[in-house]
Amino acid sequence: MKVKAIIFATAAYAAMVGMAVPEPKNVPELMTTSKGEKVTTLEQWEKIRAPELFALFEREEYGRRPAAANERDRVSFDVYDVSEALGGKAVRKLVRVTYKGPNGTFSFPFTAFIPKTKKPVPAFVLAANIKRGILDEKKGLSSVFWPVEEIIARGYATAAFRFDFAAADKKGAGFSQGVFPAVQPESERDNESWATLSAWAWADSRILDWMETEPLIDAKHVGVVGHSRGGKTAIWAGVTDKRFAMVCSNNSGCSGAKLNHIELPKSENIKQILKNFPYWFCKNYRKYAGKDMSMDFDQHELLALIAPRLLCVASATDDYWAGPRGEWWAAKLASPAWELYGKKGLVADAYPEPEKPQQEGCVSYHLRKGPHFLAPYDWNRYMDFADRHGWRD
Ligand code: GTR
Repeated sequence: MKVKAIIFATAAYAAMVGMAVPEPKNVPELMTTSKGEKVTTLEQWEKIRAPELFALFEREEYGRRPAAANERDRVSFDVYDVSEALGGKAVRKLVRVTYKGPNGTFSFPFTAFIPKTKKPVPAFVLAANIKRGILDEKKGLSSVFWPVEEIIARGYATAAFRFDFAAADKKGAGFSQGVFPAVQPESERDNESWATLSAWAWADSRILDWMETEPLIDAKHVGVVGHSRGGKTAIWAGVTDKRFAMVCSNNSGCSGAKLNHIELPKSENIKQILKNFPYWFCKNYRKYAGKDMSMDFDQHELLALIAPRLLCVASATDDYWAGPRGEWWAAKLASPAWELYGKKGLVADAYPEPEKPQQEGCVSYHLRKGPHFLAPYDWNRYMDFADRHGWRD
C-alpha cells in the first residue's frame, strides 16, 4: 500500500473510532462557583458550592419540596402484618406509613424483609417501578427485579414500595393526587414546586424514618436503590436526605446520572423526557429543552452532592436510551467532590469493559451486559460495594 493510502486509511479509522467514542464538551465546571471562584477547600465546598448547587437543582430541575413534607413528627407507622418468610430465613413486615400534612392526611404501604439476625443489619430501600410481578402489597412477592432471597442471603435487609402509591406516574394526573394534596393545595404550586420524582424520593425517606425505629436495622447503613425513573428518584432521595449512606443509580439515564454535555444521538435528551414525562420535574426545567449541550449546569454536579457518601452508577451495554457513556462520565466528573473529603471518587481512567466493575474508590461504576433492567447482577455489585466498605463488619 502506498504511504498516502496508509495515512488516509489511518485517518479514516481514527475518525471512525472518534465517532464511536464521544467525549464530553464544554462541561460546566463543578469546582467553580457561580461567582467564578475556584473551589479548592472542603470549607468552600460545604459552605458555598454544594449549597448553591443544591438550590439550583431544586429550583431548576426537581422542584422544591415544602418543608412540612419533611417534618418527622408528622409521620407514623403501622406494622400491620409480621410473618416468617423465605423458609424461616427472614421476617417479612408489612408497614403502612401515615403522613399528617398541613393540608390533609396521606398514607402508603411498603414491604420489608429482614434476615433472622440478632445484630442490626444494613439495608436497601427500593422504589419499585415495575408494576406487575414485582411487588404484591399483601404477599410481598420477590422477583428478579427485587431478588429478596439473594439480598437476605448476603445479610442485608430490604424494603420496597410501589412508587405509584406515593404519586401517580401518569401525564395529566396533576398534583391533587398522591402525597401532594396533604402537603399543600394545588393552587399554591408555582414553577419551582416539587414534582413526581421528588414525591417518590419523599417516600424513600419515609421508609428510612421507619428503619430508624426498627431495632434490627442498622439505619446508619441504608442504601437507596432505583432503576431508570427509580434511579433518578434514588439520586434525588440521596441528595435531599443525607441519612442515606449509599445511592445506587441503576440505568437512570437522562436527568439522572447521565451527563448532558456529550453527544449520544441514541440516548434520550431533555426535550424528549419533558415531552413524555413533564410531571417528573418542576416547571422551570422546561426552559432547558434543546439546551442539553449549552445549559450551565449538568448532572455530574448533582452526583457530587452525594459526596462523601457512597455512590454506585450502573449502566447496561444495550441501554442506548440511558446513554451508558454519559453515565460513566458524570460519575467520573463528579469525583473531585470526594477528593475534597480526602477520599477517592471513581478510580478509573477509561470507560470499562462490560462486567468489569470499577469499585476501588467511593464511587462505583459497572456496565452489565444486556438490556435496560435492574438485575440480580446489579444488586450483587451494590452489595459487594457495601461489603467492601465494611457494612457487614
Ligand atoms: C423511559 C424514560 C427514561 C426512563 C425509563 C424508565 O421511557 O424515557 O427516562 O426513566 O422510561 O423509567 O424505564
